[in-house]
Amino acid sequence: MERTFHTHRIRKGRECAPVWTLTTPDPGGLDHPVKVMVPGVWEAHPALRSYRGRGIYETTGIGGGNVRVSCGGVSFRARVYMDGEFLTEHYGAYTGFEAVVRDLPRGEHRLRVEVDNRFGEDSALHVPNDYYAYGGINRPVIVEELPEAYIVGCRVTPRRTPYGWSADAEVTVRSLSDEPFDGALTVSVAGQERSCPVRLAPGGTGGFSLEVTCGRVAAWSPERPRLYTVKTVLSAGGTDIDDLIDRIGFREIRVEGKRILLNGRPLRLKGFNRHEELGSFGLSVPLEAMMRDVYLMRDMGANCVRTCHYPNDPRFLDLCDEIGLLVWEESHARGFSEEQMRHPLFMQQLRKCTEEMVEQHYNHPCVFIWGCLNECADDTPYGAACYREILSLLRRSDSTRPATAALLERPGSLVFGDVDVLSVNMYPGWYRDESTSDALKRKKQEIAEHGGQGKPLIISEIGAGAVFGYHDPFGESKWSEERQSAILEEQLRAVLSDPDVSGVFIWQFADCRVDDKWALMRPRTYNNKGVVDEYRRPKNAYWTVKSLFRG
Ligand code: ADA
Repeated sequence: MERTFHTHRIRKGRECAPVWTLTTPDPGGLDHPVKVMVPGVWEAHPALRSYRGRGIYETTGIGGGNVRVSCGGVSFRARVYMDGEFLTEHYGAYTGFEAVVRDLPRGEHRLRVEVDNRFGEDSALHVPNDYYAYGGINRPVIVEELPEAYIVGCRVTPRRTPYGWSADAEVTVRSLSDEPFDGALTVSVAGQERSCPVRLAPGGTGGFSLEVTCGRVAAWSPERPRLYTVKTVLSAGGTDIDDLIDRIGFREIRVEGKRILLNGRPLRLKGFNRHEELGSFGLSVPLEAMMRDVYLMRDMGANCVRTCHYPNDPRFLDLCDEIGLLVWEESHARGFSEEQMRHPLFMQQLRKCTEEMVEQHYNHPCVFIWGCLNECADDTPYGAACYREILSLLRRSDSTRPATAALLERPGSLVFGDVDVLSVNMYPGWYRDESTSDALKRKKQEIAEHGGQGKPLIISEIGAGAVFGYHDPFGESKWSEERQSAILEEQLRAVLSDPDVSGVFIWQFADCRVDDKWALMRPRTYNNKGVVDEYRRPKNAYWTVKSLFRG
């Protein structure tokens, strides 16, 4: 399933059967095809653990008519073919894409997805980094049969009114017919519905706005994550021909002075940075494991998570909606220098990823802030201009959520005045021999002097490393669980007691694999700053965080 709930009652579709054939023709690959799981990364196959190259995925299925093929995520270049005919291509592992084939003859068809995870000149965002660029079809592939016109999407904005809540729905409908389409659209939320006529030119696409007055519905909050189903139905000639089901929560996020307000109440964020990764399964985290991650974070007292450094699987966001974990979701860009940001494709690829993220995840009530450009060149005029462009793209695409960027600890940022919420990454006691309160004091002063005064401040990364199972009872040796725990304790005590700080995201929830180029700075070729390891075995820090977050 591409979501954790059924998104259609009327539209017929299903996920492709999970076992596909994979051919790996490049050096380091296998000389014969193998059976692999979709979703999944090829690194899960023991012989392909470090394969970087092309992977040709193939499967067959029965269908016909107007067919929509939707891929939730392919890492990190994809070219999709049906019966040998090219359908579409996509760059970037962390957002979905689709193709529609018209009038496919009914019968058996062959779907082929050519995947490529080699670094190269055409890839500005996926580079050797402090996390691993996996290969494979990492999220579900769905094949659906579409009628003569179908619902492309329904974006819903909850709005507080003097009479309770309303849901503003913007629905996109597309015709696949050579005739004019004449029909009607109905959107229902919380027992209320609105309808409107739909007229489309042959092959045309139209946007329709409907305001559903919902009245005194229950609000969504981390403590009471109440969700409501939004049902959109398209009909023609008195028959329902297509539908789309999603969920929303009624809540409002606002920035007021130094506070971030959720339904009028200031947020006090306690959370984790989480890479979408689990041991040998890599980027393709099984659903049950996602749910366990949510509960592990909740067990430690967290109320939020940051999807560093890219958009996450919508099913993870579904679980956060459901369990009440607030999400900082960010588009894909980590640690780029000005030179890397000047790559001719950098802004184009980042813009696209950012637009896809907002479009695909807009309805999730758990997402309370959008992030971009983690630790890039915010201290040069060129870099700062890129920040400004992406921040304003975020605001244009979504005026209901604040936008931020996790900035490097170094002085000299030129974008304090441009973000809605200030976010700073810092590692006192780990990379720097300095107390956390001194680091905070220094940063707050710099922010106040350089255009950021009066805004909310989040510590978007703080933490220390430990290799699971390595103990130094004296607590002195770096990489020991004892030292990590002691550093985190000092950091968290300072941050949580600082009234100017709206929240903290620990770096990081779980250890994650890094690129081989980082090996000399990263024991085991892992970023070991997780409070649990890559298999979620808790380190000492788990209990330290739990007592401080819950205290
Ligand atoms: C940065 C970065 C993370 C990670 C971290 C670390 O702040 O944003 O991706 O690399 O440092 O472990 O040093």
